[in-house]
Amino acid sequence: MDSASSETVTGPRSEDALPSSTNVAVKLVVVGGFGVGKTTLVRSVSEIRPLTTEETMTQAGATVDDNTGVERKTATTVAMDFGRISLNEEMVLYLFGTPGQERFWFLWNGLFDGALGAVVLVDTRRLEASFDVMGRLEEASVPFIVAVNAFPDAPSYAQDDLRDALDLPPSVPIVACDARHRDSSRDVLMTLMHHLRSLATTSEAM
Ligand SMILES: Nc1nc2c(ncn2[C@@H]2O[C@H](COP(=O)(O)OP(=O)(O)OP(=O)(O)O)[C@@H](O)[C@H]2O)c(=O)[nH]1
Ligand SMILES: [Mg+2]
Repeated sequence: MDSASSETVTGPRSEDALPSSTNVAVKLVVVGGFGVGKTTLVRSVSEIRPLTTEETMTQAGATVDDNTGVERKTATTVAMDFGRISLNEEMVLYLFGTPGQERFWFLWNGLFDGALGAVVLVDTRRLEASFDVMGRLEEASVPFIVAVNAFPDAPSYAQDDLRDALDLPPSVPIVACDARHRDSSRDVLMTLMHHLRSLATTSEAM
């Protein structure tokens, strides 16, 4: 083989290595309607360079996809986003972001397998885009929290009104976030982890 033209094969980057003390891995999914900020959240919070499968949106897609409210969006996830965050020395979270566009939803069932919980990202300009995803999580028995991603021109809701509009039981936490900011995205994941812990504690007590 011509060594000059062969590609250099490298192993994982050392900064991507997990500490040897890590002994719990948790799979979480980030779901929500088209353009609510799923890829942005996975990107902002991931400590490794996230895997994203974004493709440029073309004029051809305009007849297929409903981009009402996100007309300025130029790229969309076609398969999934993947990121990782260590919560402490023992626990690592693996994050899987789903595609938001309906025509890629056939991929979802596999993405939910083994997921301990989910973040449903919501844009209050398009609440109806979240109904279907919440139904799917309920069907798959994946517990979730709702994170309202703050877009500048989005209407703000009192928490009770939003709960009513989304038809959510009081047990499902609702938090506000800005998916572009690491700390805010991390807080969302911490809320989900606390929720999962309290569900586990409740079921142990029964
Ligand atoms: N103002 C504001 N803009 C945001 C926020 N989160 C995401 N955006 C912007 O919204 C657009 C859509 O974000 P994406 O992360 O691609 O959304 P997505 O849910 O992954 O989209 P699909 O994969 O196509 O469903 C991008 O241009 C982001 O920069 C936010 O919290 N605030
Ligand atoms: Mg995306």
